Amino acid sequence: MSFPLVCLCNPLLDLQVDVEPSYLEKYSLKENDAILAEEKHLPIYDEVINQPGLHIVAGGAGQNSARAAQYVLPPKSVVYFGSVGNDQYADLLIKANEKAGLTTKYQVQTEHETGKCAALINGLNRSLVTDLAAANHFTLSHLEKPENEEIIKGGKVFYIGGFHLTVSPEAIIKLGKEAAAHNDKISVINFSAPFIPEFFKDQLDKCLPYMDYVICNETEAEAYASSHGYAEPSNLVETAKLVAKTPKENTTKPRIVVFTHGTEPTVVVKYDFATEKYEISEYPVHPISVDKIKDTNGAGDAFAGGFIAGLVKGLPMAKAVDLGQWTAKVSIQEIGPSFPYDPKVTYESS
Ligand code: 26A
Repeated sequence: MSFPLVCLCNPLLDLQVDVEPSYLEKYSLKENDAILAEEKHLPIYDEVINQPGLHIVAGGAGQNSARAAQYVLPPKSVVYFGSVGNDQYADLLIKANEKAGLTTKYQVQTEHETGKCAALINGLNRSLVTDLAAANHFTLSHLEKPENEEIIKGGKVFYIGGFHLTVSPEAIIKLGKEAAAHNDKISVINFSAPFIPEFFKDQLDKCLPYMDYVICNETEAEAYASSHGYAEPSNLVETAKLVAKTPKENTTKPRIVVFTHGTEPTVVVKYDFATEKYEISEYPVHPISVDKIKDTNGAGDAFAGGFIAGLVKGLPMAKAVDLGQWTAKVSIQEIGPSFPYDPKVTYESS
């Protein structure tokens, strides 16, 4: 079995509800953030489960991107690794992935439940509070199973949700090494949330040399710049240039950094290690009227999914970014990190 796109991250079920600012204040949560749940956050799950208007949807950042990529690629293009429990939540995730045509190779934990994320929607923002549970128990040994080794050997593009840096950097490095060993393979990491470059800096720094592409948004870029002592953390292009130039295992391939910036243009910086030259480009986002947006949960994941689908297709940079923008636009018009299937929409016909 082989798949051109191989993804790794934490599979989660999203418990999505609309909340008032006072609810976020009660738990000292930011309007737009993603955090790991602490003891004090645990009552949130029981509260949202009992709230009218609850949507239970498949989530997990990398899994959302994997579904997004599969949405725009031919059938059987994408496989996803992560860890779940042996429970009803996992069944729901498997169903959602099957509907999307995404192949899952889960490591199943018998002693831990499937992870969950309270997705607290407030206007166009979302505050994500995650209890990783089974997802936290993913081990490198899962990727070392003969059938999964085969899948990795057959992969062309490897996509890693940076959230997985909290779980198994060894597994990330295994995929990164496969890409670094082949000039025709590509590895991509997403910083995922500000707390990753902030609190998992060492793990990130260890994995980055194996990564050809880095994707993140402006707040994650700023968190990276601050934790790495850059002089101007809010200067997006400068940060992109510095990230692009960080040490790299295989310098035959360039490092390409893709920074999304809300409704501002997406910044792409490519650094060629051989010529020591930069290429800097900016691409406008697809406009959409606010009344068409259902929520922004998974918007960044959808962008990443569309973009990596573009890499799988071998599209030029401008087209791959455009496919990412388009995929995000489709997803924010659905509830949660989802896509329309009845009927499906296509990039080509839009
Ligand atoms: C380790 N953490 C905190 C996480 C996540 C996460 N996915 C993996 N690991 N915290 C939130 N998410 C997912 O992000 C998506 C929106 O971008 C949520 O499940 C949500 O679907």
